[in-house]
Amino acid sequence: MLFDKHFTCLIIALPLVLTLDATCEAQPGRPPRGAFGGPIELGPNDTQRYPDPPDNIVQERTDISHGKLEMIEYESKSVGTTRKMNVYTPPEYSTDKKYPVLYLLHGIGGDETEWQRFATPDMMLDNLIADRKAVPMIVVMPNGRAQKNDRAEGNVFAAAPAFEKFEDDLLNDVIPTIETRYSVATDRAHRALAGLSMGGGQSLNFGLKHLDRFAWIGGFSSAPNTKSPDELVPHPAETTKQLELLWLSCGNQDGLIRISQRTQRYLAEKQVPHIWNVDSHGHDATHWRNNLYHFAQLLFQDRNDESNASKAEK
Ligand code: FER
Repeated sequence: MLFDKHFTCLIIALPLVLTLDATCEAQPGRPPRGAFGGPIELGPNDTQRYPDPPDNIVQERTDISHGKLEMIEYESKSVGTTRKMNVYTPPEYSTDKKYPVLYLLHGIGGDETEWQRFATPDMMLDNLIADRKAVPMIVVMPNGRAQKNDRAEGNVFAAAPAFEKFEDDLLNDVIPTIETRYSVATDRAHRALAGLSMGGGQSLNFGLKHLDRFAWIGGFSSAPNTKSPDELVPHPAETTKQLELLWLSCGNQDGLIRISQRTQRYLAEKQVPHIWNVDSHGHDATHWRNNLYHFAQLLFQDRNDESNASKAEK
């Protein structure tokens, strides 16, 4: 056959993905975001566990202290170029303290600026920290397309292999750079990995493979780059012992939901504790912002705290 299944899929999905960055709204003449990916079949456990927060979660407040967002450069040995990442340091950042770090990964049409454009994590964290809902943390937003030209140009699907290669850049270049330049706690209990779509797949793939490096993992609307569940979690009991938090979320209008459902069904069957939050959004920035908001509030908190482990499903 000239057009195999994947190629056909790509032709259908490509025009949509190219608009992913541009807007969260459906555009005239284009199918809505939710149409992207495939049929949506919801099961009884595909429900919303965390309510939609109000839009003001990312509103800049003048009555609180603010952190700092800076675009830094680093030499990547794995890619062989100078690369960029966006780094948020919390209010009153001080080298007298050691901070936990959340590494936050973007989607197929994005780059190191995407999370900032979609969700302003700096504003969100400033607000959460001021309200004592999140612990002061550093948020690192690198570029997950580990190739020399890492701009989201042309056929963004062609760069899918570079998203896989990012594992080396993350472990051997990004994390060491952050740990040399910032005052951070360097044990697994103080390192989290999460992302949206391709970045969600990367977070599950790399995070669950390297539980010696990450204890907190999140995948929001994870893309088809997500490994099969038995590859992700070949030893459920071991994974359970090591994980502090595994967050999976997807919108019930997102045509990629089958990817997260497949992972979630396996985790439930193997009794690996996790959070499964299905809201009513699509493959869009509102879903990513809202789920980052809830995920960030669980991070680096005591495992026995009722806000964390007891909410995880078996
Ligand atoms: C695909 C559909 C969507 C795919 C990746 C995506 C690698 C990624 C979407 C995104 O990051 O928003 O078939 O294959």
